[in-house]
Amino acid sequence: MNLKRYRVNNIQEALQQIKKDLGPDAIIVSTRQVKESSGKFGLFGKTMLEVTAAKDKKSSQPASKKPAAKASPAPAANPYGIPTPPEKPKAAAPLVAPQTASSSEETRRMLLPLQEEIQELKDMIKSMERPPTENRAVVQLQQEVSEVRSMVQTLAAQTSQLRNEDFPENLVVLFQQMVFAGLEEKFAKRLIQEAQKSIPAEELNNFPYVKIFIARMMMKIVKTTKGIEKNGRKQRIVALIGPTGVGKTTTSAKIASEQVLKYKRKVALLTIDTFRIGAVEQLRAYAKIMNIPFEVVANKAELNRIAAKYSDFDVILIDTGGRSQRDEAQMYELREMLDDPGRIDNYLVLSATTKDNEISEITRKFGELPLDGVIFTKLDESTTYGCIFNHAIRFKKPVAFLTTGQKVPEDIEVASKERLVDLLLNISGH
Ligand SMILES: Nc1nc2c(ncn2[C@@H]2O[C@H](COP(=O)(O)OP(=O)(O)OP(=O)(O)O)[C@@H](O)[C@H]2O)c(=O)[nH]1
Ligand SMILES: [Mg+2]
Repeated sequence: MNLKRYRVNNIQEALQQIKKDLGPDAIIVSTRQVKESSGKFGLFGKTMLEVTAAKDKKSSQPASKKPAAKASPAPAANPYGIPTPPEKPKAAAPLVAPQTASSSEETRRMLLPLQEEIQELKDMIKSMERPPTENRAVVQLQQEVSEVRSMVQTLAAQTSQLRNEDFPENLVVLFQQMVFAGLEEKFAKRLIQEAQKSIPAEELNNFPYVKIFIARMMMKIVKTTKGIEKNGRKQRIVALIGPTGVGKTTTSAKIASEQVLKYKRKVALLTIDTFRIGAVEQLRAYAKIMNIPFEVVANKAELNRIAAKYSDFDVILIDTGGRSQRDEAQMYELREMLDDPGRIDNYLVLSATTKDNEISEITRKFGELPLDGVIFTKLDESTTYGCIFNHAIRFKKPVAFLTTGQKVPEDIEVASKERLVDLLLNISGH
């Protein structure tokens, strides 16, 4: 596979060069604005467009032989606008039929900071003294390279399909970029269809305009809670629920700390993780450092009693033990305690490293409880963030927080629309 990076004045210039160097099957994996730091433009530098393109060597085979080259059904009129979630998965009309969702999601999950690294990895593999099969890391890298390659092939096929449908080149480029970042193909296609209808014809060739237009559309799709807002309420009771190991306890401690230090609120920390001593002690230790009350509750009656005890507190934060969404007994227990709409807000904690289809399964199952918000953790361990938008489109749940590392309390941010869109489209150019 070939990867090339171009610094150009505009997207047309990049497309010309890419076509010349890599051919028409190349796909754009990222675009970003960069400042030239030196030269005649002095301190301020000139803003250039940096475009990274990829081309798989095998992707020039005839379209009919490509696994992904099935024509999509004619796009139905979309009377609901872009934010419409797919109600029934079966009704989905993916552009690419044969690649299974899971392998495609796996591909995305495995993506390393692609733009520079793949070539280095390949060189490294070549220069290894031991045969690659003896070295797990190398085998893993080879797998990543091959997954990226199949992604590039798939995208190349989709791209020629879009070109056949006469989409303007700028929209094709942004489609590639969004799908490469993990946005489901059919959502990306709806977005560019909508953009094509709405963007004035004279602006369709203006890449920055088109990119910002798409970014604005994304900002309308994704909702946020702005962390924990009081919204005129005397007290907020927030429970963090979700599968095991996603970061609920760590995130509870981070949120508690932020509420105390930044908002000067009175916070009590609770856990209903009663079956693991270690987990309880972990949170007790955090509470001690923050000098806030900590309680363990085992059932609804205890929860009510403790809530009454802290009725004059601004925020009661409840950590829960991780549960498998497939364990009906555990889910029942959780519903018994936390299905209390209007009184308890449940924030579902999801890791950005989890496969997209698994995130959906988890959300459907935990959605047996009222879900008031979502927290995406481990952004630092993921290289693609399309799953956040797929989730927003499918479930329409607002994002409350993002976490970006293991450090307590600093590695957390209140989710903002600008930041989320930037994660997908790299508007700020960092
Ligand atoms: N890289 C990274 N690691 C994180 C993040 N948040 C949590 N972790 C780590 O993930 C691991 C699990 O975190 P916990 O907070 O114990 O997860 P949990 O959901 O409470 O786990 P259970 O209670 O066992 O279900 C720990 O090693 C955390 O340090 C994050 O944003 N980034
Ligand atoms: Mg925990």
